[in-house]
Amino acid sequence: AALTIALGSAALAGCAPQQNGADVPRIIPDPASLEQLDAEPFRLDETSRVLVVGEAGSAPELLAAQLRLATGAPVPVVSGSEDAAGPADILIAVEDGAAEASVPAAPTAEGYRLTTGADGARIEAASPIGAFWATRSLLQLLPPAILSSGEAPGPRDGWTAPAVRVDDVPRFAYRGAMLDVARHFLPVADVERYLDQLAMLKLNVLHLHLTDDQGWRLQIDAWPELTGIGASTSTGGDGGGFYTKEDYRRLVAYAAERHVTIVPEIDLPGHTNAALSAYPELNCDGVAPAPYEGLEVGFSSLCAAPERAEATDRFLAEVTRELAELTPGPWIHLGGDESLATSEADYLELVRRMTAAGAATGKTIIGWHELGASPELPTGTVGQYWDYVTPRTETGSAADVRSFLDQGGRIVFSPADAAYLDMVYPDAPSFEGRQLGQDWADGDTSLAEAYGWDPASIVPDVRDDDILGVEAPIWTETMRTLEEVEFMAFPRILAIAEIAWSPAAPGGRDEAAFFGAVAGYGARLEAMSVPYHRMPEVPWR
Ligand code: TNX
Repeated sequence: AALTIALGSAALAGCAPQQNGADVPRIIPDPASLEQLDAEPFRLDETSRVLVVGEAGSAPELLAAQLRLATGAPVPVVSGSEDAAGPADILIAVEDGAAEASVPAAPTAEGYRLTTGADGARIEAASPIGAFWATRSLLQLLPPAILSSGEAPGPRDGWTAPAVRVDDVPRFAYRGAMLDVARHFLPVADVERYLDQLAMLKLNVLHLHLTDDQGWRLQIDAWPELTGIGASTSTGGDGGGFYTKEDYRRLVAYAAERHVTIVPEIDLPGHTNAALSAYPELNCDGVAPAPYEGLEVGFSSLCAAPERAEATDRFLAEVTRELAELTPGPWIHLGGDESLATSEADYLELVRRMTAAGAATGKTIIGWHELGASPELPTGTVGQYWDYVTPRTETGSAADVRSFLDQGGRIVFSPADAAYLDMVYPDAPSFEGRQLGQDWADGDTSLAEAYGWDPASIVPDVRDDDILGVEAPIWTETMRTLEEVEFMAFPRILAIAEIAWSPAAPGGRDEAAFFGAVAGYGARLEAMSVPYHRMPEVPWR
């Protein structure tokens, strides 16, 4: 009976017990395949080294740095040969030394094999990207305290990882999170912390929502008042802020080290009050509106009229050119959502001009699904779907999705009633005395809702090949700090990361196993000092 109870509680806590008694933590996102080996665990100790064979990019040093921080062991990184690997070493072998890709690669290039046991830990990958994701899996197999940012007392039986073989590859190439730094600005160091969290979950895109009615957050040399007047405000009057080009380059580099691509968004032609308040010539009436600090959407618009065409087109060309120059990744996002103050004719006219300006930079355009109303999108424009898991007829979102596909593009799915991390929790918790979140997308969002959808089941006949990926946005009208953002994001972002990476589950996902894995991840979030909500449906330890 004692054994049965032990097995049962281990399963609930997101672990599977091994023959030798060790628990195998359930990695998030769930790998394509994980096999338990009948062997003693891998043991990290004072003598452990990271041995590198081939060109592995940042993975060895980032792994070793974390191991050193938590254990205090020296963990040198040395280039070596496979034969030199001892039982306490971690070998990282990158097969063909493929060049460091700066963009999300084909899923196969992101794959890896990770083997752990008493004769060492071994990572094999075809590219530095796969090697890096393998290190994130290895960290999740070690005790949670391995993630702490200071030296942690070693667990009673040492720094061990159970003996397993993981063969892994992502389902989708684009696995994103969006941070709205327009409604409330977050400094570079906060965004870097969020990037670390994304990388741990093998999310490889950070979409930065850089402009909105309440603020413009990126330096544009040709239009300096965008970050003068335009950056002085935020929602709720909590002060402004913006990234200099130097700040932004630092962010891009930090992300690239972790194989995360930044997708910058300039939201057009609506959501533009900050720009309109900075430059009277962008307004149809030539009068700059006051800065805006409220919560409404859909009241601002660029001007489609011919008498403003010179200023508007110069703005579109110069902003997209400077944005593209700062962007090593393949995409720039031009918004297109909720342009409720723009007539249909003006919307189509402005979308034509803004996407033409964007395409002239050589980048691929991404836009919210409303952009699909235009039949003249640059070939390959990507649509970001934000309607519900079941498309609402009145929004026309399913037809918009079709339009992107017909024009050679693919889709990123962010269904608002499942993937929006700013939707309130069902039990309406407060965080440090504040109620966070909104409820417009069909009310609150439970963990079961965040996990219980599939990107290939939203719009009929839209299959994996049509889908670039999945993204979890967080809108920050109600969040002023990174801690507030994290409290809303965790644990629901774990569900979106798993939908983006793990294989499709035609018979339905195993919700109980996932909830158990989330419970296990709680101790890891604590080790990293990340606030999260202990949702009551999760069997937290
Ligand atoms: C809708 S959905 C928005 C944002 C808001 C968000 C709040 C979409 C593309 N736009 O402007 O911040 O709801 O949840």
